[in-house]
Amino acid sequence: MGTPGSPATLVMGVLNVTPDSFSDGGRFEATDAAISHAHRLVSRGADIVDIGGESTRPGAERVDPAEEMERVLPVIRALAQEGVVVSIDTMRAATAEASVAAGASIVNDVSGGLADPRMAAVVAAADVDFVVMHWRAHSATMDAHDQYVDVVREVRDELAARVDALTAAGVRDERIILDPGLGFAKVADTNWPLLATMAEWSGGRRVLIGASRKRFLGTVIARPGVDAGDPARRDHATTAVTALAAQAGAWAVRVHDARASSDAVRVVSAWQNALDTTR
Ligand code: PMM
Repeated sequence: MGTPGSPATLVMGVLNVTPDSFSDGGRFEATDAAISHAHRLVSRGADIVDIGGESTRPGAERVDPAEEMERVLPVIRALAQEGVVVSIDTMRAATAEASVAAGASIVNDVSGGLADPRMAAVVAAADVDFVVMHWRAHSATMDAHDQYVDVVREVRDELAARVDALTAAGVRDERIILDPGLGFAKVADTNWPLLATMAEWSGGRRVLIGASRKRFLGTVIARPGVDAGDPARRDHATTAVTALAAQAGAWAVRVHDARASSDAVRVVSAWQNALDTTR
């Protein structure tokens, strides 16, 4: 994307299997509802389904590891068997390991391997794609770490340190996908410079952008008559970010509304193809 002949940006649909998302019935109902939602995401254009069993919202407490696995593993197993490309959103090596065994082909760790010292070894042994997000602290305390002198330089350097540590632990460099961690230890204004400078901090690696419904989008769209505090009201702004991220060459976007982002990616591809053929 962004350069002639390169593939289109992928759409990663968000599937949070957490009590606040699918809580009404018991475990079985929650699993069923999660699988149905995954089907909806795929039918609406998601190329990958990102499954998480632990909320990472600001202020969120950790979930018990056994509980996290019970939430995600049956969903991963069912979807992988159907041929859906599954990513596991976890900070725990044991959950990542069990998820890959259940059929996940991507590990998405919002801590970039920092939260669990065993994560690098698990990813290296499994030889799967690894999303390394910029992260400074767990959700309960991350707001205390949101100060930067030069956000682009600091995020670039902190991600580079992760890449060094991970490759030293045996993770192949080409398996690493970088993510700026929008909204994680970042006040609203500091997210935009990271979006605008993808090429500067990615060092040519694949990039995943997770802007979907986040508060910094609410800040931008806020005006009289707009309920910018409602996460779903931020979907149009999310779609705009998808288009711009695709234009800038992002490998994938992580979104709740798969249809809108899938459309946006196609618009960018058509635009890009026209540029390539008329030049
Ligand atoms: N954001 C959330 C969860 N997981 N993973 C990656 N790689 N990047 C993100 O930006 C990201 C993530 C939090 O968003 P949600 O609560 O809406 O899922």
